Amino acid sequence: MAQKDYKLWLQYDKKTDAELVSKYLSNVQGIVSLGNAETSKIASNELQLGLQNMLGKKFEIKAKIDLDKTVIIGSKALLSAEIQKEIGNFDQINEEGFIIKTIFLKGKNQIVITGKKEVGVLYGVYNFLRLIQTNKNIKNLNIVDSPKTNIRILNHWDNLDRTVERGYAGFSLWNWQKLPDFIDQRYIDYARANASIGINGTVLTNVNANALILTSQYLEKVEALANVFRPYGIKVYLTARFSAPIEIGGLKTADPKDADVANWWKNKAKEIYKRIPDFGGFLVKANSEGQPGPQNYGRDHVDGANMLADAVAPFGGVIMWRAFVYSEHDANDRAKQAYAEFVTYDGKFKDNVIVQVKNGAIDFQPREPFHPMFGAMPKTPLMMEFQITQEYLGFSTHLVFLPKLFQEVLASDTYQKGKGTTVAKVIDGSLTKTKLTGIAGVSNIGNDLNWTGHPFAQANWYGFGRLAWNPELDSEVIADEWLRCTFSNDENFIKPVAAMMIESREAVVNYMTPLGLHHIMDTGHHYGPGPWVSNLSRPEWNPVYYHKADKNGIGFDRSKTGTNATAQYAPEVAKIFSTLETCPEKDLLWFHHVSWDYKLKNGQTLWNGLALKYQEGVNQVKNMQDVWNKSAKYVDEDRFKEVQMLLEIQYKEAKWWRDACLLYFQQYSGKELPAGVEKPT
Ligand code: GCW
Repeated sequence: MAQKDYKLWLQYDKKTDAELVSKYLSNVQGIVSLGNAETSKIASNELQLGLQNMLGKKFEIKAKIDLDKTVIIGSKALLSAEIQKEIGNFDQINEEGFIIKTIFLKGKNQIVITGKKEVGVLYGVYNFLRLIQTNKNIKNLNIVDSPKTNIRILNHWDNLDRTVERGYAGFSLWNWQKLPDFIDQRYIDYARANASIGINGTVLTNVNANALILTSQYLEKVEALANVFRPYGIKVYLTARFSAPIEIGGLKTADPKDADVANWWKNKAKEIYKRIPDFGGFLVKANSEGQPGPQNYGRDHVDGANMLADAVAPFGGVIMWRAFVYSEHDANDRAKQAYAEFVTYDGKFKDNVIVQVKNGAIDFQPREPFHPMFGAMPKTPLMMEFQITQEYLGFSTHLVFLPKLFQEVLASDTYQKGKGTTVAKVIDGSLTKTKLTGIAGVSNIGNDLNWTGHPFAQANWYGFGRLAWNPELDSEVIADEWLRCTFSNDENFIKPVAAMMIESREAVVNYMTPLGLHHIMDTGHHYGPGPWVSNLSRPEWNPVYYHKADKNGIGFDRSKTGTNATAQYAPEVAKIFSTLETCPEKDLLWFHHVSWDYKLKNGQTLWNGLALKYQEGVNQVKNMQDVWNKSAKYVDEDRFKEVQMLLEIQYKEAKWWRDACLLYFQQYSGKELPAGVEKPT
């Protein structure tokens, strides 16, 4: 049933337009693969599969160039001097980049796909196939492309019992019980899908880590997965539980300054690299939400990260140290804590440490202003952590196109080195000139037949990969590509559905948390509204802490009159966020406590404006339904129906959000709902 779903964006549907097919065939008449490494084989088989399925013609994979119009694939070292000369300067690309070029050779037209390494060739092949998938011209090609970040990685919050923290697409893909000898085809398909969008790393385990993964029984299984992923250019990483030396090492302490502890980690690293020579390194959540860390021993994050960095450094490993920390002992403003704790460490981490920062200062909300740490640690590599799984955005039930959110964050101007210092520039290293750069996405993948629960959630995995490759890519381009590769190239389908995807992000903001509201989801699971919740033991877990609604108004005052969190931004940005007049209305209640009668830019009072936003969110979902209902003829029945049912739930729940929030906030505003807002039933 879910066959089409399973194939993700690699459908390679047969082209029905004969003219188009013959145009492609006039440029492609054969395949030549110069390499015979495993990665080369993957690349040539993919090329063969894609071309055959889309153009209806099977090409043999040859080792020698004897025909006209062949697609020649191979890394630089495999190319003849003559071809190399035609290709030009390989310095235009980095180690993972590729060049696709139409060349004229011995009287023949050929398309060459090359890179410095075989993995670059593989990326080039996927790019070339995407051109055909999306009906682009392949005549006179000259494409030069390289990833802008080094670490493009999925973070799986997968537990060893196969449950997935915040996972809404079934259980974990990793079948630990059957590994290492049983290799599920899914591991291969997973690697292939990731390679097709340039993802080159995967953290297999939850940041709320279990030390058992570091025991030899499990490392044997990890090794088996690493062997599957390697030819696809994907490195395996693990989460390191800071107290592992005690739990599985028999030591009395995990103090990073203790010589036995440091040695234990060094030996552990040695053991891992013996099995997995290209092991990526560790991702660590320490002293955050109850996880053990260096502070348990009176040490700090630098001590902890550097100790681990020393252990993996001899093998080229990295430590991704998370900055997601907040404490109940400082209830003043959770949004300020990571910055307050980490910025003083700037320049103190070892070279192979990269600090992983969530996109916003609270926690993966439908909208958050960018995290003030970006740009504020010029001597430290910072990597982005996005959440692809929709913990706060309707799980896998709601259609929300996240690349729009990701783009908004990446394009935000930190002003840390003057105008134009966008978050993307911090992430790609152009600001800090650090060698280590990266983007992580908390995975939304599970063992559901369609991988991600919602058919459209596949677009979020896809879009994450595309943005990790190029953080300046436009989300509209991503939506367009994904739809063409996944469903259809028909313009009558693409246009409205792409617009629906783009709109879906603002819709969820509107029906959940308009005008800068945040963290008002029901607690624990974070599904559905719960702005009234106030009885949790930690103040900053309660939604009332975030919206602060009272008779006077609503919102969190983070300006000078409040917690002064705005001061953590560069002065230019702080100035904008600090005053009611200059603060963008989309972030208004994030930074200000605003009176119910405050006049918004459109002349509405805050109360009316808020209510109208909730209604707008509902209307937007209705509109999404209308668009989808007109798409039946372009889509297979299974996926059409799945999305239709899910949109129906989303519509119902958008109304639930609107009614629950407005009825609750109305107790404080004491005002009637304005015209245009449907009354709760
Ligand atoms: O978003 C919160 C989640 C936790 C998660 C934590 C984190 C893995 O509610 O489930 O734990 O953040 O990012 O560490």
